[in-house]
Amino acid sequence: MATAVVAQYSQSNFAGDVRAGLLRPGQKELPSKYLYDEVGSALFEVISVLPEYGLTRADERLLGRHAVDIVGRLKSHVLVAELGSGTGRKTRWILEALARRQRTTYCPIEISPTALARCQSELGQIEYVSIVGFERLYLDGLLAAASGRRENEHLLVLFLGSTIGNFDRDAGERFLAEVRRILYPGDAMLLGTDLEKPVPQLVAAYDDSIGVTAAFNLNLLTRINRELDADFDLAGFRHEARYNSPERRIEMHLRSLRGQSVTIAGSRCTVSFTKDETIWTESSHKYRADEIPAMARRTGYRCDAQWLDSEWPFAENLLIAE
Ligand code: AVI
Repeated sequence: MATAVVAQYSQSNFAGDVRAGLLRPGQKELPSKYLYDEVGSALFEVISVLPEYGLTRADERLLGRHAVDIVGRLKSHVLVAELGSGTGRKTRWILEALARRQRTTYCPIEISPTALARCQSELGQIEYVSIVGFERLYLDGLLAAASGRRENEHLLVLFLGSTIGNFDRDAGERFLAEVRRILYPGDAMLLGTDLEKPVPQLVAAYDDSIGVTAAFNLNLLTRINRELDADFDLAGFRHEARYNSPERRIEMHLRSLRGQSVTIAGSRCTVSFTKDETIWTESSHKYRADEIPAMARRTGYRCDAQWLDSEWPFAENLLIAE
């Protein structure tokens, strides 16, 4: 019902991160968070409905089928905070189930102002739900949301869509532990994790037949051209999705199709590429269902319940802070 936006996300050091990632010795890299400018966020929305990319549908199916069960396992009086809410479409199920038993405050935490605005208009009409959005990085936003909790109110943190998979495994665990430090015992986290599946299916999910994921990846170069006054020639790079089996992850790369150099005025540098050299832009780690309870224990939670999708292997995991 009521909606508000709190604070402004401060622009991180895009120019510095681009310079560091492209001038580092060895594999060139760009942080995947920069894929999500306005165009990138819109392209990700399209990816989420592609036939090859079953991840978002599996997440939504599980939430739609099990929201009542999930909510039934929570303590009474819950404040909901969502890390990287996107447009919030799949969160509706949880909020509606909660609103049947209590007035609910929902705090979406999102660095994309466009996604945050859409989330507020998508979910702002649910009766007995108030929205307080935070245009901030995850942990800053969570701290701010948690500071608004009332006495006897428990936090439910939503970390859906397997965004955890975009962290390196160690960094993902460190992140869960950092979230745990903000929680009190008995608070909950609902964690979505994409599971391992046959490699051809995974590669197709990240290299779809109509090229939306390719556009999503290449858009990062247009963003650098536009925001950092660079001269990337998009025709000189090709999207590539590859499965790294030892690390159990899909990696997105941009492959240079020829020897070339690119000037990035805003980062005060010129970068040389050899033919076939790549820029690594994203990792998407895949999990086995039984490794989540162990990961939860290592980071200060117990896994209270797990729901699995049979069409597209994916797990929704309810972790309780110990
Ligand atoms: C947001 N994240 C979980 C997506 C994923 O599957 O790793 C991002 C994505 N990249 C390419 N397609 C989707």
